[in-house]
Amino acid sequence: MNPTPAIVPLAAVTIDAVELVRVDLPLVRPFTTSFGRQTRRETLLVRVRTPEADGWGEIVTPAAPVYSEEFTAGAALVLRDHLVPWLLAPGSEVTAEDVGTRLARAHGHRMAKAALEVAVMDAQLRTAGVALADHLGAVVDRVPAGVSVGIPDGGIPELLEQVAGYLDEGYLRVKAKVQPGFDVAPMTALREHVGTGVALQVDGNAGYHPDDPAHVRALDGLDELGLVMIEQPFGTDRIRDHARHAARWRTPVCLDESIHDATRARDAVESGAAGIVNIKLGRVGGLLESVRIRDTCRARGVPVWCGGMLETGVGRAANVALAALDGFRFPGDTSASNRYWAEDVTEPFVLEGGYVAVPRSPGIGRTPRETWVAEAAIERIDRHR
Ligand code: OSB
Ligand code: MG
Repeated sequence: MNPTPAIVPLAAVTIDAVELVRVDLPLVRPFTTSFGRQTRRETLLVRVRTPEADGWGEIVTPAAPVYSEEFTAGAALVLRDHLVPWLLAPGSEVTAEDVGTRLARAHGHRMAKAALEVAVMDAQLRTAGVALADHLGAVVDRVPAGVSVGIPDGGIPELLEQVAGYLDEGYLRVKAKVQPGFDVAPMTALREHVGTGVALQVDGNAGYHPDDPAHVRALDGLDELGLVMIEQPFGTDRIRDHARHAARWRTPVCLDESIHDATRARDAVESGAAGIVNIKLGRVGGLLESVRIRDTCRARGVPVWCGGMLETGVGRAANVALAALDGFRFPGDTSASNRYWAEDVTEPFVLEGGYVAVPRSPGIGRTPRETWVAEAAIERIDRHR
């Protein structure tokens, strides 16, 4: 394994304007988790305009504040009225590192901040002619792809059918969403259907209550199924509850919603709440914090992997570069574009033998098609206003 090179500083860019580009895309199939059923993605891309190059980032918020406090309309508002003016005010020459420092006085809003950071880094990288993966120190050219399977409208038969289809396509592991009332029976059926050779894991999306004996019994039942991990069974702030139950289970607990930053990752790992950490660059405020979480976990022998938020090609490009770093150990939620969209907004990501290729062209390596951008509603925040 190559040692990870330090991130080499890139030249600052001068931002002329920041644009918010509206995304409203139907999913190829509904996606249901313990926090609700989604049939489309309603989100925003951020375009940072500089004289040399435009940079792109994706705001990974859902339309409603159901995964965390963040939601798309709130992100648009905080960017327009607060974050973008703060980024542009003290002088328009910025680096990706400056995004974090200039926006630090805003509490939360990590998904909004992350999109700006990625867009600025993308503009810097395109100007320098360097690929994001190379800049971050990627150690592989392709990343193993998992697939995240929602709770199907059609119950167990549809679950088995969907999973069989994804395995035929070549996905290397299956993450099934569970919730109280849809857990031990469907996962037992799924395990019997796919056999013990398939890497299977579950994600509770914070839907279980540690003080409800029926919920704990169900999780104890899942612990018998030889799963690779159980992701975020309890609420976001329930670090101690995760630690208490993780100590009893043989299946590692992976935290997603709970991990906001590297400090929280350290506390979760050191308390035994997380044996594995899911890194989503939106949830943690950007790529730079994602790398710090990787560092924190790697130093403590804890593997990480790259989660997803049903991204378009823009967000997926950054995810796939991140997933190519040392320390990322499991197939991620880095599925191919066609698992989500009939037509992606960028050149699609495709599955090749269970892997997705890491983009190697300058910047994030994907750009939304001009024909698509022209039709998408745009709000522009100029430097001089
Ligand atoms: O918990 O990992 C999650 C999607 C939206 C919100 C939360 C989650 C998810 C997924 C989808 O599981 C992963 C993907 O992008 O394929
Ligand atoms: Mg999750």
